[in-house]
Amino acid sequence: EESQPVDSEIDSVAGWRKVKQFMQKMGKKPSSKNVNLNNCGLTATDIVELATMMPHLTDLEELDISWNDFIGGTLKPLTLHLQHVSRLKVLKLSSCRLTADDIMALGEGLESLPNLEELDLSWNSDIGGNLSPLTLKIQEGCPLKILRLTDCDLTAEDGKSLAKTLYRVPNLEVLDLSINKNIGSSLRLIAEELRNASRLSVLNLQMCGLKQDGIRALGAAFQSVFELKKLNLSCNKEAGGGFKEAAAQLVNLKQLRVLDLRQCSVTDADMAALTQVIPLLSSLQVLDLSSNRNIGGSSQPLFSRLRFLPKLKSVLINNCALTESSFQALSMCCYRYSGLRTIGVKEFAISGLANIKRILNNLLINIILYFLRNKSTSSGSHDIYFLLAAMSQAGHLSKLQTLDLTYNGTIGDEGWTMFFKGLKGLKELSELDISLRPSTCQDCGLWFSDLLLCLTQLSGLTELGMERWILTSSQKERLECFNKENKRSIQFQYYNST
Ligand SMILES: *[C@@H]1O[C@H](CO)[C@@H](O)[C@H](O)[C@H]1NC(C)=O
Ligand SMILES: *[C@@H]1O[C@H](CO)[C@@H](O)[C@H](O)[C@H]1NC(C)=O
Ligand SMILES: *[C@@H]1O[C@H](CO)[C@@H](O)[C@H](O)[C@H]1NC(C)=O
Ligand SMILES: CC(=O)N[C@H]1CO[C@H](CO)[C@@H](O)[C@@H]1O
Repeated sequence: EESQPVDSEIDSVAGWRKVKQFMQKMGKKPSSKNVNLNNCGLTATDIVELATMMPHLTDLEELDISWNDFIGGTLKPLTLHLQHVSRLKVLKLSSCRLTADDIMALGEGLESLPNLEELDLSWNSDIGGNLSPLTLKIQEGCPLKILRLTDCDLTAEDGKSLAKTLYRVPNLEVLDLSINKNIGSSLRLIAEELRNASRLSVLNLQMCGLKQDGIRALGAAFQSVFELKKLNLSCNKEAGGGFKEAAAQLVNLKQLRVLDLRQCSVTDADMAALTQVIPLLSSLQVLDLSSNRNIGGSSQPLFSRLRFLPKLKSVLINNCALTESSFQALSMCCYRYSGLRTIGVKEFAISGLANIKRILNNLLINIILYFLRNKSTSSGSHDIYFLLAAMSQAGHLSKLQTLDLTYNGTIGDEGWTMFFKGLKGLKELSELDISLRPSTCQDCGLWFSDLLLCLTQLSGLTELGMERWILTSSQKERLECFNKENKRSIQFQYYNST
C-alpha cells in the first residue's frame, strides 16, 4: 500500500513552485537559502507576493532586495512575515527609498530574526532622523556582525540612539557609517561605546563630520578594539589637530592593515605624533595620507621610517605638497623596499617632477603613471623625458607590468629612440601602449627598428598598442612576421588604413 503525502508536503511543493515562478519572473535563480532580488524593479505588489512566500522559505539565510526604488513605504507586509524565516542571517535593503514607516516596521520585524548577522540599510536618506525605532528594538546579545548605514542622512540624534545600542551588539565586526555628515557631534558617544565592541574589525567613518573631540574619543576606544583591521577616517576636514593626542593609542592596533586619513587636514603636530606610531603598526598594508596639504614639510621623518613596515604595499600621498626632502625620503624608501606595490603621488608642480624622476629611478614596482599629467602647461613633453631618463637606467623597473604612454606624440624621433633603447630592463612588462591621441596620425620615424629590437628583449610582452601610428607596408610586414620569426605571440594593435 502506497503512503499518501501529508498535506504539509503537498503544501510545501506548491509553495516552492510559487517561489520558483516568482524568481524566474524576476530573471533570478531560485534558491531556498538565498533570495537575491537586487535591482529587479520590484513594486509594492511584488513585496506583497514575496511576503506570502515567506512560509515556504524557512531555510532562507540571505535576502537581498537592494536597489529597488519603488518599494519605499511598502515594506510592512514583508516584515510581518519575517517570523517564518528566523534562520535569516543577511538582510540587504540598501537604496530602496525606505521611509520612516518602513524603518519602524523593520524594527518590529527584527524581533523575529534572532540569527541576523548582517544588515545593510545604506543609501536610504529618509532613515535620517528616524533610526531610533529600529535601534530600540535591537535586543541584548544581538548576533549582528555587520551594520552598514552609508549615506543615510543620519542626524546626531540617530548617532546617539545607535551609540546607546552598541553594547547590545557584542559581536559587531563591521560598522560602516560613512557619508553621514551630520552625525559628527554624536561620534564622541559612539566612540565611547565602541570600547565594548572588542571584535570590531572594520570601522568606516568617512565623511562623518568628525572633529577633534571625536578623534580623541576614538583614541580612547583604540585601547580595546584590538582586532581592528581597517580604519577609514577619510574626508573629515575638521579632524585635523585631533591626532596629536589620539595617535599614541593607535599603537594598540597591532592588526591594522588599512589606515585611511585622506583629506583630514592633518597638521604638523598630528604628523609628528603619527610618525611615532605608524612605523609600529606592523600589519599595515595600505596607508592613505592624500590631500593633506599641510604635511608636505613634515612627512619626511615618516617616509624614512616606512621601511619598518614589512607588509606595506601601498602608500598614497597625492596632493600633499611634498617637499624635496620628503621626496628624497620616499624614493629611498622605494629603493630599499621591495614589498611596496603602489605609490600614488599626484603632484603637479614642476619642482615635483625632478623628484619623481628620482622615485622612478628607485622604483622596484608597478607604478602609477598618473602623476605625469599636467594639462595646463606644455610640461608634458618634459615629463616624458624625465621618465625616459629614468627608464634608460632601467633595471630598477624590472617589476613594471603595464606601461601606458598613450598621447605622447610630441616626444619626437630622438625621444622614442632613447625610450626603446632604455626599455630593456623591463623584464616583466606585459602591456605597452604608445597609441596617439585620437584624431591625430603620424608616421613612425626611424625609431621603428629600435622598437623591433626592443621587442625581442621584452620577453614578457603580450600586447603592444600603436593606434594611429601610420605604418608603411614594409613596416607592417615586419610586425606581422615578428611573432613567427621570434616564436612570440604579441598582439599588435595599429592603424590599419590601407
Ligand atoms: C563595557 O566594558 C567595560 C570595561 O571595558 C565594562 O566595565 C562594562 O561593563 C562593559 N559594558 C557592557 C554593557 O558590557
Ligand atoms: C574609505 O571609505 C570610502 C567610502 O566607503 C571608500 O570609498 C574608500 O575606498 C575607503 N578607503 C579605503 C582605503 O579603503
Ligand atoms: C602645472 O604646472 C605649473 C608649473 O609649471 C603650475 O603652475 C600649475 O599649477 C600646474 N597645473 C596644475 C593643474 O597643477
Ligand atoms: C606630452 C604628452 O603627451 N605626455 C603624456 C605621456 O604619457 C603620459 C601617460 O599616459 C601622459 O600622462 C602624458 O600626458
